[in-house]
Amino acid sequence: MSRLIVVSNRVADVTKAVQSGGLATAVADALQEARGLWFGWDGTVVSNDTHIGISINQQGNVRTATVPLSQRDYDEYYVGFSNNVLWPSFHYRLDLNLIDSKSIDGYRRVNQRFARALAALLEPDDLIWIHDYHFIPLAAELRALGVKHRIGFFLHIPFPPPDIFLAVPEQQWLARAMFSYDLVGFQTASDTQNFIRYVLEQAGGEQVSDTELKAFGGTIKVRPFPIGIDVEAFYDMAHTPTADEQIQRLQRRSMASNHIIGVDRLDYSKGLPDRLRAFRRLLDLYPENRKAVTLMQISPPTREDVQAYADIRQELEGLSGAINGEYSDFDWTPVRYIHRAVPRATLAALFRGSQVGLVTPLRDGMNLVAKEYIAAQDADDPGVLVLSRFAGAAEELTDAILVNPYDNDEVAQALQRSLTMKKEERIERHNALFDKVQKHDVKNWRETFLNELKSSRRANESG
Ligand code: ADQ
Repeated sequence: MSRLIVVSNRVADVTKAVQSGGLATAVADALQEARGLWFGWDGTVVSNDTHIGISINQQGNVRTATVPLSQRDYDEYYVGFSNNVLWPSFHYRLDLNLIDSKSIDGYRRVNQRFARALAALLEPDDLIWIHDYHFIPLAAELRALGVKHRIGFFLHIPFPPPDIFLAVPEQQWLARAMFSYDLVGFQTASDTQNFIRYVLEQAGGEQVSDTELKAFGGTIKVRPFPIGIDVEAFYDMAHTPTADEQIQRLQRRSMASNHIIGVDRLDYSKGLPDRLRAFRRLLDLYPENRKAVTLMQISPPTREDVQAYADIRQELEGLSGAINGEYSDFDWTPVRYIHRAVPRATLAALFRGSQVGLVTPLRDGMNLVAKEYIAAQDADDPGVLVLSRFAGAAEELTDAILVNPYDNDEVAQALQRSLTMKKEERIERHNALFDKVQKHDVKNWRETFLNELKSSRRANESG
């Protein structure tokens, strides 16, 4: 069996990966099975003149190889190009795209450095799986060093339509770099179509078959692989005696009989200010919810070095303060805003104890919270998922109440409909949603991607 090499910006503690969720959980099991190597940034920043070495550690079956970033690399590659150019642009936020040429140089430089460090660790049969927007050019840099291995790429965030991608500096260089992979995976069919359209319309490419795309002198495979979660593990976490106790406490301590829950990193792509405005509209339009419903929003800090993230924090704190000031009573607080990470088991219990899961990103690659909310419910008395049309998850989860997250009135009406929905309809919707979440779980995602990668081989005109 080939050894699996996973490359991602952050390398998690493999022993704790299941608790941390997202990408960490998704790849940790695959690495365990394949006695793999996980390569990436160790999360530290060192001064520029320090020698940057690689640290190798063994954690069970898995080896981790990590490197620190210099202050300059952190500023240019991580904050600059990855999070001030690619993240906003790929989330359709060109207004937040801060283009500067130094950051592009830093992005290129770090990808070259990571390629050199990784190339030195490779064994002949290794299968390489590179993750996310930090490393789009990594395969091209590896190929330049003579690496001939099979390399797959999965983009966790959306891929925007051509008109938006055209506003990203060096977009042609990025698109060309994608043709150094054997397989390129996106979250949804519409992301895949966006990429294909760019290649056909702007790069003179040709679609060879449903999944094969030819351009820049090479032919690669491209297709959607919607990411999922470990459904059983999440369901079990929501159904322990401790979870039962936490749910009872939530109900006892709160005057409200109904709970709406939102859980998202504090990121401008998640639509949090509009979510709070929609909740305020619910209280305005349907006053029977006053003293009867709370919104619990759990949002841990993230990327605080990026100005746009400091701005969103301020906006959200202002809004929740204003709503509470306007509507609270001595025995009821409408918005409970928690600005920190919460243990996953507590999240699972809170999802199960909440009548509505409110997931309203303005744009999201997939959104695992939507799937976690479904997984946590009791099948005989489930809650209702209100989901943004602009989350990748909406492509599969069509039995949720789908909403336009920009339209506060529409979201308020969807909340009212969910809070008053009859049990039979809730059960019917939940059954359909649960089936989909279970069918496309994380194991299925990982195995489908890796099987496809094993059978993909890039055709390259230059040999
Ligand atoms: P994210 O933008 O981080 O992921 P999401 O898919 O929702 O978004 O995953 C977040 C994870 O973090 C979930 O497992 C959630 O439970 C957890 N989490 C969030 N808030 C938390 C808190 N306060 N405490 C503890 N845990 C918390 C990116 C893309 C997504 C894509 C994923 C996976 O932006 O679109 O779905 O990668 O590909």
